[in-house]
Amino acid sequence: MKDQQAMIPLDQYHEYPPDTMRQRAAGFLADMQRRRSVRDFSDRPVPRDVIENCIRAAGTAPSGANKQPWFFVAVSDPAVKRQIREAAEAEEREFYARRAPQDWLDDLQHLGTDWQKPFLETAPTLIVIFAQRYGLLPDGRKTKHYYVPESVGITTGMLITAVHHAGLVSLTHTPSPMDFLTRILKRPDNERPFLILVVGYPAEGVQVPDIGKKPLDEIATFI
Ligand code: IYR
Repeated sequence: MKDQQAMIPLDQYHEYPPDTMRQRAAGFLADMQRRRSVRDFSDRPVPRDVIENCIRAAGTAPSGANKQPWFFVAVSDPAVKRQIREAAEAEEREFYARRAPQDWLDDLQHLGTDWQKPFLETAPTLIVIFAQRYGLLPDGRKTKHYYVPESVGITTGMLITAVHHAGLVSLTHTPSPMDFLTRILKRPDNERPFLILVVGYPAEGVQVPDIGKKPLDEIATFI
């Protein structure tokens, strides 16, 4: 059995007076309400250090037994983006033409999506998030990971929030199946692709679907 970890004081915690807390919560809400998924990206490059800090912020996420079962591949190389686009579009062609049941296609109608994914090449950065089904020690031994989908979902949400907070836009993209990402990005066998986060500036004059979010009483109850 392992010894318990040494404990340190929580000196980075900061309590705000209730009114400050209200202001911060309301201000954060207003900022989050401005986040939209965008499908048309400008090709303007984004600073690498901004992407690095967004990934660092995502890496602060809680995870099962603090195993941090995630890995991020930030792709800006045009040749690699092209490979990803070509492979993703091959899957999406099948999806839209054959694989998707009609009710799924009906549910996507209002988003106006189709098999074409030009943003995978236009956007300056694709952050591909991998879930580590198990860990690998430097000597090659396997270690167990816990609550992997939950942990990777949380880090992804924090990455989306960090990207928005930095002043960039993103699109969650999940071609299915996406094992081609393992091959193209040469990831090890303990990792499975989880999601592509397309990141950049919005294209000029971009339009987004006229859709909204559910009100509080439809997403929460207080007991
Ligand atoms: N992966 C496809 C289809 C798609 C599925 C869902 I659920 C969406 O919210 C959006 C798209 C695509 O990217 O077009």
